[in-house]
Amino acid sequence: MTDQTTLDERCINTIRFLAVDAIQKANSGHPGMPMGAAAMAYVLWQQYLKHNPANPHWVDRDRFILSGGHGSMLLYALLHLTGYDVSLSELQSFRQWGSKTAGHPESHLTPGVEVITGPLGQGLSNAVGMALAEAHLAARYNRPDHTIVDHCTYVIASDGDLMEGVASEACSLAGHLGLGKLIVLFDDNRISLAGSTALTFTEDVGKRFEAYGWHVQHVADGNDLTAIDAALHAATDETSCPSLISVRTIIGYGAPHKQGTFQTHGSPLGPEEVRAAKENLGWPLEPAFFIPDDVSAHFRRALSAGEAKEADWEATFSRYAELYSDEAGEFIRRMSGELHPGWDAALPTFQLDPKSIATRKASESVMQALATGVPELMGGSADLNPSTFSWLKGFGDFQIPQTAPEGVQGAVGGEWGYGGRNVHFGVREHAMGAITAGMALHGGFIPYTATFLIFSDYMRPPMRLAALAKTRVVYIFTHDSIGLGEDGPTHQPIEQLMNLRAVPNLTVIRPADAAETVEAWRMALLKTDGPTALVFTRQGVPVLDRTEYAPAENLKRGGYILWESANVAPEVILIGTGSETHIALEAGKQLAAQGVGVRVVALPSWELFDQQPAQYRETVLPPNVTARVAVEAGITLGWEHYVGLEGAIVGMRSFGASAPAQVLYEKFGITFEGVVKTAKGLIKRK
Ligand SMILES: Cc1ncc(C[n+]2csc(CCOP(=O)(O)OP(=O)(O)O)c2C)c(N)n1
Repeated sequence: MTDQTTLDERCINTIRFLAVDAIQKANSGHPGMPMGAAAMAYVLWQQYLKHNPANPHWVDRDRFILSGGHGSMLLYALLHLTGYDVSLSELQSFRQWGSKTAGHPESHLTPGVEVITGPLGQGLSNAVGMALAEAHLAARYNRPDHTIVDHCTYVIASDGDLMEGVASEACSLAGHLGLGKLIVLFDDNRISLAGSTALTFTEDVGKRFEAYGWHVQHVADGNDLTAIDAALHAATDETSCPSLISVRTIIGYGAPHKQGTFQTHGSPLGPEEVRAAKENLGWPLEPAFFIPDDVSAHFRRALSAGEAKEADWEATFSRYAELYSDEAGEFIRRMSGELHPGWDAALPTFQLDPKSIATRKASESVMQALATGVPELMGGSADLNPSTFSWLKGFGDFQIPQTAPEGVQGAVGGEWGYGGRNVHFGVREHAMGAITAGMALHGGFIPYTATFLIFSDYMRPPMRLAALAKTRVVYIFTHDSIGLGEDGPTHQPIEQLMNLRAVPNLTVIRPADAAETVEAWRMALLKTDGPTALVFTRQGVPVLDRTEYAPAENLKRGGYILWESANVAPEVILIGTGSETHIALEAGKQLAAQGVGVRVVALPSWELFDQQPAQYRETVLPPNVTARVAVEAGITLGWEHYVGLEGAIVGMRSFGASAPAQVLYEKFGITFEGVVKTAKGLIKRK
């Protein structure tokens, strides 16, 4: 054994036993994967990963994602060893309150963690978004003689990651898009949580990825550093398509009685097996968390190497900025997450219009108006552009650079290549959610998605993670109620609005009309610390006469007094959202004509309203007015939050049905007559 081999082995064993010791101390965690995958992670981090641990935000760093987030100690060990701001005492506080070493990696918590992982399949799918982001920025900003965007996205993925449907969706799209700087190491240990993959997962993964259009390699022994190096080398050389390197490993490698079994997957080894493993691999039994000096020095070279690489990049960027100052300025601004001053100058205003306008159509106009001033706005739909109206017309299709194949339909005009800003996600809602989160976390983008509100169920996991990670993504959901009509109950969202409102830090906005749609978009772009769901109608809704009603800018407060009867204190408050706002308004007018004191409140966003000071909320909804009727064409559950136990809710209590929208509203009793009757009933009861 050469000295270098010995040092490599000691480095790899350091990773293994930092994980083992931290998990043992916490008495909780997953040692198997860090022990089995330590060697491939070491080669990747030591020889390939371009990063500067002193500046985890350097924009041209390679991205590394540990998709099987349960193996978090593998990542935390690497972060500590290479000099990120993750101290040894953080490793010793693994999984404890207030530590940076949460059970599963959290990007908003720990320097060097790029995305949240743990829910399997998500990290790999986020990585597709990161690779897509890199390809777009490279196309947009690099110049033939000056390359300022040039980095890879590396992933370590587990069996569970590759079993999950979301990863299939995302990897299929990555293959179609030829994302050549995406490199995935598959930790092929053939063990998952509950047993051998022989029970569940026997397909030929390599062939599957070849069929997606990936470059596939196999490494027979996960401890063979030379073979791993050679495969990574070939993968980085192959830039026309993404790469999968399937590395055969042994879960829990080194633990003599437990390696290769699912018992090492998710439980501490136990003191006896820890001791046996250390003896087996020639590791000192004491102290725990042992890091040999030469190992520490070897890993810490990442600091000086990273500093030099970043300095090189800074020099390149300075030369670029001299020649291309506008592009350089825009690039820096985008990466900082700041909007361009005056970004909203082109936003349309919708005057009183005798015609109804569907809010999805109003949104289309808003998006076209934003497209030029907000170049970071990039996204698309899950094969629903002609229904969601979510294209950026003339801003190109994100595709492998080439001439659009003859006869290809669905293109939006403009460039066909990586500079295009319209991403065609295909019928892949789940991956769309995860890919856009990856784009946002890469930096430089305000990504958006679009589909029908009913299919928000298909993208709930990545939306939840985006909210947790404080990531700015805009989710467009159209066809937001039974108002979509004839497609019937399979397509009519009932419980979805409340489902979305239940997610912490996800702002849900359901605008009443075209004017509120403009304001909804404004709020979505201004929110920098989390996602926003914009919920739009399929059917036309009246554009409210804002000379008679309160201005739509009030949407920024989530809820506001839209109108009230003159000179009479309100006896009853009617609350509406989205397409039911004008129903509440019509009911209010009827009641007022009958001498009832009535107030109509537009409540397009619960989250924004609940963030207002109590004084404002009580001005809109005075506590003494307990006769309150909420009207929303969704499930009634939850509206008690605003109407209290003495109020009433006009909404849905069942699935919808297949019929024209008008018929459905009548049959389900969501009409102004219904609201008037309900309101009178409440007043009478008093
Ligand atoms: C979406 C999702 N489902 C279930 C789990 C629970 N879980 C954690 S790890 C795991 C499977 C582990 O198998 P593998 O991915 O091969 O990891 P390894 O055993 O190699 O550590 C499961 C089912 C999860 N984290 N995410």
